[in-house]
Amino acid sequence: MLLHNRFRPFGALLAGVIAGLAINVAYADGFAVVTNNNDSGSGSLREALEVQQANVVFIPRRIGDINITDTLEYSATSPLVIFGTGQKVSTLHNVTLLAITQGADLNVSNLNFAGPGGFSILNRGDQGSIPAGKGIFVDVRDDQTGTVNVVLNKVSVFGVANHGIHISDCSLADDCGGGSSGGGEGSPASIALICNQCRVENAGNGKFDADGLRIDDRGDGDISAFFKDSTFTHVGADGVELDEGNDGSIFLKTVRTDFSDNGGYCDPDILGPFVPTPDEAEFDESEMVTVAEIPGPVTGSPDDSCIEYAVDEYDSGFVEAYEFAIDLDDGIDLDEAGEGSLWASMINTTINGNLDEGVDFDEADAGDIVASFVRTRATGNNDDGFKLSEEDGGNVYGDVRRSRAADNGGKGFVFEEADDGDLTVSVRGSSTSNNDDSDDTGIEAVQEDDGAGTLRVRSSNIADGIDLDGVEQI
Ligand SMILES: [Ca+2]
Ligand SMILES: [Ca+2]
Ligand SMILES: [Ca+2]
Ligand SMILES: [Ca+2]
Repeated sequence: MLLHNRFRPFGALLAGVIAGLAINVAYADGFAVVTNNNDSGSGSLREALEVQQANVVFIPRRIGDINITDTLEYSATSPLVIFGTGQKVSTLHNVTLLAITQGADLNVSNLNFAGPGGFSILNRGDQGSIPAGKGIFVDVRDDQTGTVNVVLNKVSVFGVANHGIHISDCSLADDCGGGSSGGGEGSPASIALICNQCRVENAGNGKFDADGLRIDDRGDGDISAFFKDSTFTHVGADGVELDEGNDGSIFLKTVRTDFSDNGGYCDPDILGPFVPTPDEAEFDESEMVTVAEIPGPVTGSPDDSCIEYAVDEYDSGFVEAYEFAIDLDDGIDLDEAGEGSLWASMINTTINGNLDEGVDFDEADAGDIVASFVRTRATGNNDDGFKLSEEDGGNVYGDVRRSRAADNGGKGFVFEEADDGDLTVSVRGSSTSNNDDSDDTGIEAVQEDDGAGTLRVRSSNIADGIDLDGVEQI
């Protein structure tokens, strides 16, 4: 009941987003019909967006696929609605297909976007004179307020080197970074996305850390994202990554959506030979090992960004340990930092075969993780199936119903709560098996520092066992 009540604000928030969009459409003041599939000139999609700056653009069914040589740019600030009828907007060039450069609300339906494809760590898209191309890019203004609304209905993105879909409220643009290490500043605006029947496939394979869909929010404001009947597959980095820094929360809901086979840009088969042997080592202080005596950061590989390198030193300055690791990515990755919480509800969702974790939620600073998984399964991911990690003030509330985690290289479900705050997890009608080495690897629940931890498991088959630390099973 506690969890049920906590989810109520989320429904109200989504209703507000939808109501706001309806108002925006009603106030549109320019209408254009695309009359040919030329790249530019009278009657083209480009003229409607760039010259006429129409608010509502209709592409009739008789118009064929549209090949472009450069980005379609919409630089007005008033909301843009594009009604396609199944066309493909494609390019043979490594450019962004559609850019909303001044933070306008965007509503696109029945339209597909295709880059040149063929990207990999051996055929990178970030080596040219212009940045690697994205599918759809919405750049929020530095002084923007209110909510930036993006609605995508029956929209697909294929074959771009960089993010498939990117909504950026971050002054550092593509260098914004992720998670607690993310930098940059942002506007007071919030970002709200609705993705219905979206399909993002084979995006982000031409650049390090390029996701199927990425939202960066800095400054005040929330990220709200709703995915329904959508798929994010074969993406170079995360299928979906939501990065919220500073004040504000993340609200995620997924229904009948698939996040699978993502995260393989940093191909271990290709990079492995560049990693020194041994790839990790520990030393006693009395060995007096200096940094000059151990392997340094990797250079000369197809993309050195892929190879993480860490050195720990004793107070004396001698090396305690070093480690190299190849950076692989997740099915869906949420990072919330600064004030605010991470709310997530995943229903009938699949997260399979990703190269790192399946679901990876990290919450730092003040605020909670409140997560519900219903009829959702994570199988065959290289690391944990579901990993939720909360630190600083705040609690973890987990609700797992009729869900499954199996055959993952890491644990099945991991709930970690550190610093002030409690951990409260309920698992019902769910199962885990064959995760990691099957030695208490089905569910791991950890409550550290001040607070209490409780795990309730009912009508479930946790075949590979439960590992508790600071948590009581009730
Ligand atoms: Ca913001
Ligand atoms: Ca925040
Ligand atoms: Ca917290
Ligand atoms: Ca605690």
